[in-house]
Order: sequence, then C-alpha cells, then structure tokens
Amino acid sequence: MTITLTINSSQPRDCHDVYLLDNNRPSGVHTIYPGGTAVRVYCDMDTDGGKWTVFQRRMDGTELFVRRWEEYKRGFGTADGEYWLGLESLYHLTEKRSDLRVDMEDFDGNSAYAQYSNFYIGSEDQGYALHFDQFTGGGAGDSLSIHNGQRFSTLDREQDIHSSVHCARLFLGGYWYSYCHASNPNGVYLWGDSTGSPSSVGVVWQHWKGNMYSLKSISMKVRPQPRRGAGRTDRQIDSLSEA
Ligand SMILES: [Ca+2]
Repeated sequence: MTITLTINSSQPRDCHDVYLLDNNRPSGVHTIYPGGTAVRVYCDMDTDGGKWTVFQRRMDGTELFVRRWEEYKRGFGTADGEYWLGLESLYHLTEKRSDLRVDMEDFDGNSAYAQYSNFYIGSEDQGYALHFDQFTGGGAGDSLSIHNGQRFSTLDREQDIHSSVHCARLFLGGYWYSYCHASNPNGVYLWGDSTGSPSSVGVVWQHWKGNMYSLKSISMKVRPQPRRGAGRTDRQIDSLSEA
C-alpha cells in the first residue's frame, strides 16, 4: 500500500505541516491555515521533538484575557507574545487526532508540563466542548481532567455545570469551566504568589503550584498523534463501535 502525503506548501494546516515542509525551521511565528483561514501562530519546534502548534500562551501579563465569547471564538493577542488562537481555529486544528501538551514555569526558574491524549474540541454548536482520552504524564500533575467534556464559558456566555456560580465571571477567564476549575490558564496575570487576591483567579495550575499562585508562563499546544491519519470521523466510528 502506498501512502501519499500531500501538503499544500502555500497553506500548511498546522506547525506539523510547517515542520514537514522544512524540518530545520526554528521555533517562531508562522502563518497556518486550519480550516482554510489564515492565522498567525507560534510553532514550538523545540519541546519533545517540536511540531507543536501553540494555541494559548501567557508569558508576561501584557495581554488582557478578560474577553467576550466572540473574542475567544476568533482569537486575540499576537503570536510572538501572549495570545489565544481562537476556538474556531482550534476546532479545525483538532480534526486530526492530537496530543495536548501544557508547559508552564514559575517565577523561581522551575518548569513542568502535563500531557493528554486524543485531544479535540467540539464545534460551536457543541459549545466547543473539551474532549480528551486521558492524562498521559508530566510533573505538573493533572489539573485538566475535571474539565473534560465541559463546554467553553466566557463572561458573556455561561456554559459551566455549577448551578449557583457563573464560573467565568468569578474566575475572570474564558475556559472549559466545570464546577468550577482545577486550572485557570486564561485567568488574571498576578505575578506569582497571589495571597490577598480573590481565591483562584490567577493563572493557576492547581496540582503544581496550588490555587494561590499565578504562573509566570503557560502555553497550551497541540500536535497530531503519530498514528494512522485519523480525525474526527474516525473518532465517531470508534465511538459507534464502542456503543
Ligand atoms: Ca454556572
């Protein structure tokens, strides 16, 4: 059986395609075309083999992440600094069966990560719901599994499952809030120890630094899994066969 790999050199879909076109490319900003629409994105070509498409990045507190639904849908910020790529682009990026990796640093020079398998998000009609199979490792610990299956919420769109709390308004981010969170990567940038601030509003990864520590940096990135070219359609077939 012959497998033909076709990449439109003028329209790479993700940073994996960018790598295949030139595997000497360093980390940096590239234009990709998830779903056919051009977006600027940071490609991490260094971490664990590279080829990661970064869809979320905090690093210095310069970008405001208290944003409305439309902004989280379309994306905001700049790819060479802090940004959110946008839910619609992320939806198309994860049409390929993908790994999710979350890298983070504190203000004392320590770093950690958490990784997840079979990550994808639903369509806008499905609330851009978060899905993955499982936590697959990383010293940061698992602060995402309680969010698995949740729809995305923003200040102006409450889709969490906490009946008495509007999680996005209480924790001041846009996220797949649950009841409400164990991680808040789009929270308020509070430069480390956030004692004295309202609990858990910072850039939090609870299982690594707790609820009262706002990280120096965090980035969420996606990479196609190194297996047969499966996508959302195959996942649907998988779920049918499991039913
Ligand atoms: Ca609620």
